[in-house]
Amino acid sequence: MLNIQDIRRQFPILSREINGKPLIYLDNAATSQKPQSVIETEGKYYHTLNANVHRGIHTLSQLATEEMELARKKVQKFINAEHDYEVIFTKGTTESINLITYALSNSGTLKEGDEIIISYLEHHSNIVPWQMLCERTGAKLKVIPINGEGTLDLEYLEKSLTEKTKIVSFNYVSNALGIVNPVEEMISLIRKNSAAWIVIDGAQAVPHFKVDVQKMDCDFFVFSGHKMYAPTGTGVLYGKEKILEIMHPFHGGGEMIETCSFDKTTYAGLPFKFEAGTPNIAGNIGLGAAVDFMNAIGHENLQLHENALLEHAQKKLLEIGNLKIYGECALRTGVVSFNLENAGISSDVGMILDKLGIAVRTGHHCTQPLMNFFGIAGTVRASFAVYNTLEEVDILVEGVKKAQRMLS
Ligand code: C6P
Repeated sequence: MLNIQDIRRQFPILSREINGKPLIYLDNAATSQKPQSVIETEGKYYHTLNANVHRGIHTLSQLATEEMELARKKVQKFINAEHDYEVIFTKGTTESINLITYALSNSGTLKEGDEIIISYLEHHSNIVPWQMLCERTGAKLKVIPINGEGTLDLEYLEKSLTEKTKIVSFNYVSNALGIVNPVEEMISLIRKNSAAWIVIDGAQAVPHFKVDVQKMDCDFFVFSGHKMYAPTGTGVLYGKEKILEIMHPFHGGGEMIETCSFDKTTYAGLPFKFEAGTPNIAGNIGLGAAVDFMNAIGHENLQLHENALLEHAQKKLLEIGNLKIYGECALRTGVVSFNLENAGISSDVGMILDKLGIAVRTGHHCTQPLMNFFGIAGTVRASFAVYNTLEEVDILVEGVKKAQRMLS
């Protein structure tokens, strides 16, 4: 059993007040709070280690390099990648997906008429870069529809897969609804029916449950550090070695070359080919500390606690009445997304909750196509992390009742 109060004490920000009330932070899908260990690890780097990596013969540079490469190994184990050089540090999920799309067009991998499949559940980060890639190459975008509950139409996916399908990219967990997609089933369907490369957006998965990229058998897996207790400006692109090897770089510059001359430049090996310029050294080392933090808690403990929060929130919110939860009956994690019927718009509810010290996200959650599917402008989204409590959920529910009284 987790001692949630012990965990809460590790997060300095949780003791602050907002609008004269104790902070209740339920916007973890946007970014999680950071534990003392992560904050101190970043600080320690600046206090004792600050130097550029992979460049210096001097001691500090070597120590900084060792720490950052240790963090890479921690991430490798965290997602069970086969090799540490399959882990590329980026500044987040958005950059990871853009890296893939630009590397693909730089490599000439896609041509006119090729097809890319995404889904209705995607965050804009997993839509717009693919649209831009289609514009650059003449490839065509297909979108897996959803049913009324928000789950994906796998029959459509199966029928859409052809020899023209070059990429299928979808999220593991929807940020707007918290729906967990049947990733392993989808991957085996894709493998049976096409030779497409499979990209998984794991931004909302890694904060909540154990991910194993080898077992999953995806080609790419991307996520952000800042949603899993790590510093902002950190993220990861995992790719299978054999695919990363044939892909051209995204950014050109220092660190990503083997030799450079005006006639010809050759590229460095993995992962450096994709890490041009000085990386976010402190942040990446902090990401390693966040992995340690999550390992110390244990994925099973974390999942049990967060599922209890979600179940409690769903039950109590539905008891209010005249409230719709999106994706209510689907398998979900970490998120409850709802609207009050006939009681203002989501941002009205969010503002009332803020006055009570409760932070939730409102609006379209960067998933406008999904909101359009439901015919709404947005939802109120409460999203959980390991430090949230059942008492906080009860206060949220009282706040929503208050909003309903004020806005009806
Ligand atoms: N979703 C949310 O409030 P970045 O911004 O690059 O770290 O992550 C983008 C992203 C991509 N995919 C999914 C599934 C996501 O949830 C996010 C970020 C936040 O839902 C901020 S919009």
